[in-house]
Amino acid sequence: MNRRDFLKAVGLGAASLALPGCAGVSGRLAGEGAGDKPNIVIALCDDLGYGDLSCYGHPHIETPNLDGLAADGMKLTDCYAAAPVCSPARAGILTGRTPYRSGVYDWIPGNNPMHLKQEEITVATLLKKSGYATCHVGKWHCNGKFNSPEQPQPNDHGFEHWFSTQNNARPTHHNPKNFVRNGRPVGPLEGYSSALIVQEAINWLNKEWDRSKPFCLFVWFHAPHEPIATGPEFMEMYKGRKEAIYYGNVTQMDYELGRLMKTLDEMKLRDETFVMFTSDNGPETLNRYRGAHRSFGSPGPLRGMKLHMYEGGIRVPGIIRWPNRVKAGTICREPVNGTDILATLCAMAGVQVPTDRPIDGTNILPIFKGKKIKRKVPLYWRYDRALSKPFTVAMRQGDWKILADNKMTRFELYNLRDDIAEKHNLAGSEPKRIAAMKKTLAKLHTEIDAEGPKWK
Ligand SMILES: [Ca+2]
Repeated sequence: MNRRDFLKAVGLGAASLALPGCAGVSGRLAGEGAGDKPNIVIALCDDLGYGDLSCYGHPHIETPNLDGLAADGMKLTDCYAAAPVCSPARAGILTGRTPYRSGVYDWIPGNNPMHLKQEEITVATLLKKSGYATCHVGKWHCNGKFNSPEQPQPNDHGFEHWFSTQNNARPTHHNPKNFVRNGRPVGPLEGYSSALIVQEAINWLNKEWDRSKPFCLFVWFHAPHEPIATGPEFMEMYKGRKEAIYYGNVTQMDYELGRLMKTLDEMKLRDETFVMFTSDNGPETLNRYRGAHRSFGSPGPLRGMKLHMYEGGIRVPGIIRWPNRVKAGTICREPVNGTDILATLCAMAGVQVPTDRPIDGTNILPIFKGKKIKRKVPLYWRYDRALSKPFTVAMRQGDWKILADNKMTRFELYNLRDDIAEKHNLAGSEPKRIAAMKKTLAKLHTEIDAEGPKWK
């Protein structure tokens, strides 16, 4: 697929470029009245690239359920993860804070001291306090000492019911043995992790959810992260292609998400449920993993992949369905970050965001009325081990993105609206703009750097 076809596929074609903000939005804004708390599903993929879904232009991967979700709701063309790597991106979703503030700097190996500290306030904790039933299924990856009293677990961060793993499902994503349900190891399981976590979510909704409460359900898939394991029926769809295991894995995740959406329909919950689907970072950089060739994720037209500060590392699919609030088929070009989820869910639930600490994310409800998001804090990313070195820091304001090194001595500047592939560095030709952005970035960078805790 060429760039033009891709942009058309993701809704960035010439016709939509002429439209301000978000095209085709409804006039009603929910979450402003008491007793109007929607149910919430936040589905997160692991290492799913910007170009990996059919509705984002992938030429081969079939994702009919996500295509349908986008057709029934809103597709974000400029959706970001809070970091180009797993754990920080997840910490960003849970806290609404750029992950460097909470000290979740990198992906967390098992037994590592790094973790999302108890004093961090998560969106699950806030929603639970406001009367939500809360559930997490799938990959957690916000601590090193999983299911240990030494560090907070999903229940300590607001999830009443959890069926989770520290990082990947092990030994593989087929027949895993490392799931823990509410503090108790589950032991050997049969099946693929996407199916297992969705089934747990369905069981929770059917059997355990107290229907007098709204629910908040986080479905954090392991797919399509390594070690990729795909059911034969999904492999068969791509028979003859070397990428069959990866393409099939994305389709399998899509199928399972579809099963969850069907359950919402059967329970007559579709209209009162806000669903958001996104990814924790860009596609795997290495397609060699322990001698195998299993990762074939696509950043679409973007530069870089996972672990990069260029768009391929951080820009991800973002799909929202919220019937009667978000008009079907809406395409939105407003930049949205994973750190916006906390403020957005709080606004929907009528909950105050924490005021005793910096919250970087912003409530995105205005985009459902076709308005722009007014940010107090610009979109900011930092990853010290970025493969795009020397560029380990990035900031976006409007259409403009600045990249920098940690010492704020080297810079690149791109206009993402004109140059989605970040091919044309305009640092030398936009002196006024880059001077202003450098100043804003340096101030923000220093402030965030000072807040980040040190680990032993
Ligand atoms: Ca990841």
